[in-house]
Amino acid sequence: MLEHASIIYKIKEELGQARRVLVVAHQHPDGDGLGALSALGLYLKAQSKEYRLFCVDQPGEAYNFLPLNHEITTNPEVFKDSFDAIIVVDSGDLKYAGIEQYLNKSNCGVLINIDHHVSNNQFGDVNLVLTGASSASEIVYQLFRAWQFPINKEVATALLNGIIFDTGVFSNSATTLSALETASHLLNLGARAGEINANTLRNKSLGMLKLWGRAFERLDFNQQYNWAFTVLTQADFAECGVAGEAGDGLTNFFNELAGVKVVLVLIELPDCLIKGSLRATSEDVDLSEIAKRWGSPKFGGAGGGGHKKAAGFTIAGRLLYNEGRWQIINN
Ligand SMILES: [Mn+2]
Repeated sequence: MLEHASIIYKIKEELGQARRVLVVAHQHPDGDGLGALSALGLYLKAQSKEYRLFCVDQPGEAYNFLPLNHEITTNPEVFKDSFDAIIVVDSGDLKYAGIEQYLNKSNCGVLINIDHHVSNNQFGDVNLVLTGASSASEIVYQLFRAWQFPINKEVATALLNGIIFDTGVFSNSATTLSALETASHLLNLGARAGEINANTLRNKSLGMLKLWGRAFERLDFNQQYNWAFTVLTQADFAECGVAGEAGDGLTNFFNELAGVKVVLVLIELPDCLIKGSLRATSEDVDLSEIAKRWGSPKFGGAGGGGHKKAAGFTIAGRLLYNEGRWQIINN
């Protein structure tokens, strides 16, 4: 614990000395990455720092309500500026963060890695990787408490958003006592849970549910491995008239399937890539290892990792239905 305490102090010291700070959330940003980024932005603003917020992909509209979300830039030109510190949140590595190619020694200052993924490769100059934390947002909460930074309603809402997202609304294995206690304190501080739920949960469009319908229809079961799986293609997204993020949340929903060890959802991305999402309820699998292996170049992969019970990977290829079954075609 002492070690964590000194890292927490070190981060405060680095940010205290910095004049210009960049905060980065990972590609295809989710509720946790964006919540943590938003809260850190509010902290830097309160310290009168010059700060920029970056994500290589545009956040989904559902997150427009998060404080400072409108300030996030997707333009890598921001890396032409120099920063005294760069904070990367919720990212196991710099590739997943989407900024590997933009960093160089002259522009990035001290690199601060705040994350909770077991697959984190400690890429920072300062690494605060707490794999027992429900979310990166919970870690940011711990920072603010240790730094005695007053958590107002805005900060509390951003942080609670991250915890609600990563715990699957307090239902998955990340729902620890600490996650619940943190959430309870954030509610006490005025976090707007109703606003979070209205924007990020009760926000599904007709097209999105039609898309999910296709995934339900194709749900299949491998008896040998006790795995359930389904697929969505680019054509599905086009025909339902929805963007890529409409598939978000689907894998978590399938994790409610009883009597199945692992759920796999394969979703075609543009540019001949396939994203795989894995979920497990049983204790005797380590999906982060599986995702790392399938996402490795040896298997034609383009990255993978995550947690023991929730992980993901990217591979090259397309999905094709042929002779009664779905196949991954590489060409
Ligand atoms: Mn997270």
